[in-house]
Amino acid sequence: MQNKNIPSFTSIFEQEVYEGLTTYPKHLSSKYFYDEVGDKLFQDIMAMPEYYLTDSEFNILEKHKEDIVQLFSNDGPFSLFELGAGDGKKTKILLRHLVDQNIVFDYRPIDISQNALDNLEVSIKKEIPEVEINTIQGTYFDTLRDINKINGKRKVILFLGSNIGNLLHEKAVEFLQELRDSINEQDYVFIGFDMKKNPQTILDAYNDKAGITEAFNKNLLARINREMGADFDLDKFLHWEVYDPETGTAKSYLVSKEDQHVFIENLQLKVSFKSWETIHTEISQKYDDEVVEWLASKAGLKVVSSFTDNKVSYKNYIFKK
Ligand code: AVI
Repeated sequence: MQNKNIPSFTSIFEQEVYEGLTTYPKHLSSKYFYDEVGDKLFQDIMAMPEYYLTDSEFNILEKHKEDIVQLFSNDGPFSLFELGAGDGKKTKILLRHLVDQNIVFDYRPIDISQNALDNLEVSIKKEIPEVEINTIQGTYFDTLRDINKINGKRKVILFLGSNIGNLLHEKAVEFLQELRDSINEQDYVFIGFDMKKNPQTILDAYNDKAGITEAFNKNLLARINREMGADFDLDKFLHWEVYDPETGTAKSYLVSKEDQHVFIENLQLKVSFKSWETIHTEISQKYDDEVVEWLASKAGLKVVSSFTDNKVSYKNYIFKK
């Protein structure tokens, strides 16, 4: 039996952990992977040979930067927003090219992590000092609502890294609708989608031999230990990845290796696990053209153009209203 009295929560994180671990089947949201430790682990994931997504998108941007930048800048000056900017490694390809072409723009990266934004600002100022950068701290949805009020300039909104794949289709449509509502006719949205491919390639990307993705997934439990005084024993959980080639959905789980109890001090909650019981932690959706077009049309967006790598492993789409 779980505790009957629902405690008062000091954060949404606490509330979601409570709800996710007192329901069946158990789940925790992947948005909580990203504290300082998780940010660092994700950097390591992006540098792994198995995690092809980063290289694919990097190559697409490098190969097609002229066409992309030309499309963005055809109608004059604009603000370049980026949702979930991270370390901006890929974006710097576009920034550098925009600067080289003397195109008038300013760069407005948006991220939940002030730490990530501060680091990004320092590195842009050092590497491409010509770029006018104004960081915005907040969640995608909240900041999207505010984007229209920020200034009257034309907008181009970047959402790279197949971050959209961490949303179920229903949520992705809601998100794209929010995007649509925050742009005008002459604005563009530029989104990265990881495409369906050999299932083994996908499984390898999310279950690397060095165990970095395992540590990333388990950081969720480690974070609950650190921030909520819990006593998860990480060795008693297995990192498990599945991929369904029919739906294109990759799912990450933490699987309890034995019957066990965990106590979360801040929530005054005892959580019981049966052996082989799961906690679902993440989805990483893979796409085909039909699904991307279906999502866009549900959200009232039109496909303007798309760019891909040689293997059609990854695609960047440009949308407008
Ligand atoms: C951030 N997001 C797009 C990554 C992905 O591929 O779903 C997060 C990740 N999870 C495990 N490896 C990388």
